[in-house]
Order: sequence, then C-alpha cells, then structure tokens
Amino acid sequence: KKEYAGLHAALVTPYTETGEVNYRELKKLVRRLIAEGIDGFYVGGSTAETFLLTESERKGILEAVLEENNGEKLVVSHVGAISTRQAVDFAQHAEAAGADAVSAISPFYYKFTQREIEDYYLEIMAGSGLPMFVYNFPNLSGFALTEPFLERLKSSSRLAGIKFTSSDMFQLERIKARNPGLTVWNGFDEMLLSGLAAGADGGVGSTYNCLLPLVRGVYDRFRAGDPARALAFQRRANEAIEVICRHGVFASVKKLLEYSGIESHGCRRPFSPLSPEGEAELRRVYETHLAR
Ligand code: HMN
Repeated sequence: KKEYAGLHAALVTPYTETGEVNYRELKKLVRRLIAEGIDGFYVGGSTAETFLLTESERKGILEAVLEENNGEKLVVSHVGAISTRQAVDFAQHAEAAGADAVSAISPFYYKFTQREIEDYYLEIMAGSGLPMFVYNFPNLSGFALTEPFLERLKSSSRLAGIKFTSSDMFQLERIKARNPGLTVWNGFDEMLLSGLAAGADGGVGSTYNCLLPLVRGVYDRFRAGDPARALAFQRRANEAIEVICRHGVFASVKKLLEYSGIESHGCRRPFSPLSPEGEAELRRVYETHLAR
C-alpha cells in the first residue's frame, strides 16, 4: 500500500491546438513531476476542468496517467458527478484501470439533502473496492462537510480521508484531532503551511503542476521542524499564487507550464483566454521564481 501523506499534483488537462485532450503533453507533465519529486497525482479534479470533459475523456486521462506513472506514485482518481450512477461507474473504471484510490466532490446543482449526499458516498464506496477521499469544497459545491456527516461515512471501512479545500483551519484541526486515522489533504495551496500546522498530512494542489520546487520547500522544511524556512517558501509561492489567482487559476498554471515547455492551449470554453496583461505578469513570475 502506498503512502497517503505528501504532495499530490491536481493535474491540468493539456489540449491540442484544435482543443482535443493532448495525452502526449499530459504524460510529459506526469514524467516531469515524478522527476521533480511529486508524491502522487490527483487525476480528473477541478483543475482538470473535469466537468468540461466527456466521460470517455475522463477515463482516457486516468488511463494515460496510470500508464506513464507505471506504479511509481499514488494515483487518486476523482470520480465525482451529479449522478450517483455515473460516479459509481467512474469508480469501477478507476479500480479496473489500477488507480490506488478515488475521491469525489459532493453532487451539486440540485441542493441535495445531507442524507442524499451521504448516500451518494456510501454507494460509491460500496460500488468499488477502492479507498475514498471525500472532496470537501464548499465554495464551489455548496455543501460543507460536518462531523455528523463524517460519522455516517465512517460506517464504511473504505473511507480513507478528506481533501479539505476550505480555509476553516479550526475545522481541519478538530477533524484530524478526533479522527487520527483519516488522512486530511490541504486543498488551498496558498495556505499549505497553515493546513500542515493544523494537522494536515499533505496537500493536493493545482499550482503543484508548476510550482513544485517552492511547494516542496514548504512541506519539507515544515516536516524537518523549521517553520521559519517553511514560511519563507510559502511567501515565495504566494507571490506566484497571487498572480495565478488574479488571472484565472487554470489558464495561468497552464501558461506557466507552457513557458517551461509543456503546451496546453488554454482552457475549454466558457473559460476565457488569458488577457495580455495576465500573460505579461505571469512571464515576470516565471522569470523571477521559476526559470532555471
Ligand atoms: C482539484 O480538484 O483539481 C484540486 O485539488 C483543487 C485544488 O484544491 C485547487 N482548488 C481549486 O482550483 C479551486 C487549489 O490548488 C487552488 O487552485 C489553489 O489553491 C489556488 O487558489
């Protein structure tokens, strides 16, 4: 069994010039992140523009990542969907394809009740043999997990942890204190050090695609018992993340990757292309913090 702790890149989806998924560049990114010291991959999450992809693209992306990873690092497949049936189908595919674990955002849009959302997770866990990481992202999903909700999910032995994309560090600390056996991954890269200080076991992030050396610095310095140097790395990372957030996270991460030789041709519509000002600011970020 692979280690759940550590840094897991929420992979972007590179496209070809005509807007098809670019599996060649995706594999190149996987290979490069392994060389840079990533601990795992979070495949088909928000960062992958997953709800703008077809079902067969979502499956194809997972298969391509598993092939390039070749058993080396942890591979977590995001299987979330509005429909339980579809999420179970993705989870069964992930298991058959060889992923190590699944994760799922709560079903959204229809404002499902807490009970319905609990049942969704229990049915995904019952439907495949893989460990589950609940994806808690209240800002976008509209549902914030609670401890009673977690208690019900714990009735399944497949509940492995939470991807915690929220700035409520008090809640993160309480969950981890009461559930030391659950793995908690920090979701906002700009708060990685805060999450680690509150007890997170690692993180999943979009900016790990392009800022891994800085993020690694935060994690390794914190683990080595040197919070001051960890904070120095977090500050440098945040100089970049501030610009990334200002101009659209996914398009910005992809532009930074393009500067370093991985082409991805922007994001799918309705995401708009980067503005010329965004591009100029990102070029400066690249030259200041990332160019070697
Ligand atoms: C995913 O599902 O793709 C990621 O795990 C999401 C991840 O938590 C990112 N959240 C969003 O993109 C909304 C963060 O890395 C985020 O992009 C970063 O902290 C900048 O705000």
